[in-house]
Amino acid sequence: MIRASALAVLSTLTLAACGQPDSSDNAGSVGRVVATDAVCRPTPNGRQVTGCYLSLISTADDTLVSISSPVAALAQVHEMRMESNMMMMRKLETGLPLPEDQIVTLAPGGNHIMLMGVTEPLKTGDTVPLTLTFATAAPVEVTATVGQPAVGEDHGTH
Ligand SMILES: [Cu+2]
Repeated sequence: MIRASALAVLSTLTLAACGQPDSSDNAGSVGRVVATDAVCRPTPNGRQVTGCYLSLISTADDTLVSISSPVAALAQVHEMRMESNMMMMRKLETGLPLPEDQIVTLAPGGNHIMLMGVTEPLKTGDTVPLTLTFATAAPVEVTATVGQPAVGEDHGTH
């Protein structure tokens, strides 16, 4: 009798330890977001608008809701989409979804960070502080390097 109930307790504990990762236990939990490979394009010839790119991964479902940078009057998360055969970009009004444990890449031709009102020219090798704000995770500070994004440069020789 004692042995049987001890076994029952044991198997219950084992089941709990093996709980499915996407069970509702995790719903609403606060994750942590890591940002890597942040790059902003230079702003030659007095350009005041530029794009920044990076990779994000969150330990829980979250949303990138806003961006700010001391070098720009305004920073927005943009998406690219085809409209009337023209590639248009627009602000992601509801933010950028970050599914749990998935790498979300902002890259040329796709989602990107747009800096507007950049008054001091950004030159290759400069750094740009970006503050990323999320729906639930704590804000993340990331330092972007000014240069050409790596994506799109590895097409080989022409
Ligand atoms: Cu844009």
